[in-house]
Amino acid sequence: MSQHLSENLPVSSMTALRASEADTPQKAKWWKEAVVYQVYTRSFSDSNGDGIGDLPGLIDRLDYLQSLGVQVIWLAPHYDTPNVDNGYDIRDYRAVDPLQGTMADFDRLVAGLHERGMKLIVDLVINHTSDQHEWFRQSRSGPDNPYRDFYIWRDGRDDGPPNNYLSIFGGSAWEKDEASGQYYLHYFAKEQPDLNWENPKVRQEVYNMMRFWLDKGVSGFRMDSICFISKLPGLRDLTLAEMESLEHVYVTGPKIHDYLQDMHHEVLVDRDLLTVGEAFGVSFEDTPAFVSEARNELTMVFHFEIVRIGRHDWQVQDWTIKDLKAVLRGEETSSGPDGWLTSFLENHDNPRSVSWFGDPSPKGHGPSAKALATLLIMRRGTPYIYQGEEIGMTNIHFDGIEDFQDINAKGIWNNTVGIGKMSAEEVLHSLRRVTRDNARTPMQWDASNHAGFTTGLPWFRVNPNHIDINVAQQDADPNSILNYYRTLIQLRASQKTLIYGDFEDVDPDHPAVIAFTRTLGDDQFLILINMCGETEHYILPHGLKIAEVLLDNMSASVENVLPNLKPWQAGIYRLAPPADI
Ligand code: ISL
Ligand code: CA
Repeated sequence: MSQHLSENLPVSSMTALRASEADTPQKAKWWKEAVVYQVYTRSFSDSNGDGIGDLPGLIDRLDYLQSLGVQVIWLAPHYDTPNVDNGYDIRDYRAVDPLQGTMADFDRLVAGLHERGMKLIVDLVINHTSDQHEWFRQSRSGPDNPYRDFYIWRDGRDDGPPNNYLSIFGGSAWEKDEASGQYYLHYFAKEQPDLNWENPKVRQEVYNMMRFWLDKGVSGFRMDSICFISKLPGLRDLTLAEMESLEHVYVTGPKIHDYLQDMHHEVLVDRDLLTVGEAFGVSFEDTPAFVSEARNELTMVFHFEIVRIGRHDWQVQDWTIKDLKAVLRGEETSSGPDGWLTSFLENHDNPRSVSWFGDPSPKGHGPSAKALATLLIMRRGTPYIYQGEEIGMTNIHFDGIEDFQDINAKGIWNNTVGIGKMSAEEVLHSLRRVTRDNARTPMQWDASNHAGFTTGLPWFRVNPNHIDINVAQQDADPNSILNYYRTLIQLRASQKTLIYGDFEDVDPDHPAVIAFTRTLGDDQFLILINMCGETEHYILPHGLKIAEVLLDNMSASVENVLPNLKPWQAGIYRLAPPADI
């Protein structure tokens, strides 16, 4: 990890970046000032007792989301789907999944958000469709069908697939179609065939579909797996090293920027949208090309270096706070001089942050969840809160493989334990910690049966700790994690410096404390986060001195924030001007 970073992070380039930003102040944009809340609809709120979250259930919770202070909702795929990958396999891009509701519900959702001064961005899954999509059904029907070329078909080689590409979910990335004898490419499950972006008709269909949702009032898109849409010419075999990190290869298609610029020109231009690309596999160095405002591609991207710290693919490994700080600094550079960043610690594909970076035990839970919230909201970049993160929802316990729902976890199991390559215990040890299922347990609204998520039987287990960790209880407690989030979000909204200010890690070498400043002109804040469960004797570097406490999760006063930082203590402080030091 550190080796990878040092390549991306020459000290000189950091200095250069800061200087150039000072020369060209960041342009104000609504999507830089907003805090986004990610809704994984299926697990959010069920209105009709079928055990599956839905759009009317979400509409019922809009007052709650407004009370949190978030301005934008990112909605998980709401499209018609056979649900092989919980909606990331789309059967019809212009219809709403009947399990989630109707088009009228979607329209009510947009209206309900707009009434509250809020906006909606939708998930855009255009690297692949479902194998049940009409285009694929046509495509599969034979080599002469006009839709054949909507997907990527190749002849096999030596009685096997066309090359050795692997699926991100495990196994070959090629599936043989018995009727024609040809294979189609799927970077994810075999029920998720990859679209052929070389085909201009595919691009036009996608653009028309995007305009359809924009006309319905959506304010942007979260673009799923977007950096995978350009395939490598010739589809050569992968080396063994490449097989270990597929995402780094699959993002190197030579036409990715052509496609994104074309999409921008055709659909996005002049609409002032939030466009966030999932950049799984894109290095920090290569990111400015995607997010530079001058280039007209995306407004920001998600990197996975932070949420994936402490794991190699799905296997857990040791990590340190210093590693984390190095990644934070590296990611900082990824905006380039005129791009923007995201900040997130959770999403629907990763474990709960309080279980991964914090301490989910009763003693550490509240303080560590607040410490992480401080990092999430106070970094430079648009913060994304994942549902339940604002109450410190935790991972859930898994006994055996039968407890998992995640198609990814099942794939990993089949490719390891299933073929006798690893022991069940060894694989479970990692899977329990990293499975995407951890993020997908139903939202914990209250202490009642099924956590107030549904009146029926929930599609997936409710975490038994909903008795102690839930919205109702935290809403009523002024010192709760939830209310700390509310304060953090208000604070960010009230201080331009906390939105547009430069970021500087002022203590890269400290092994436990994250200390960074946010600076805009003469205005400067210090953010301190004790990332461990021990009291840290801490002296600020460079003679810096705290002059005012804006927020502190231990309610410390100016006199007693330092020198002893309590376990998981965190806060935002104004620094004394240099003359007073
Ligand atoms: O979990 C991951 C990153 O932490 C990746 O393996 C993930 O699969 C990758 O980022 C792509 O994810 C997206 O596309 C998938 C879908 O299953 C995920 O839920 C989605 O976020 C296929 O559409
Ligand atoms: Ca339902």
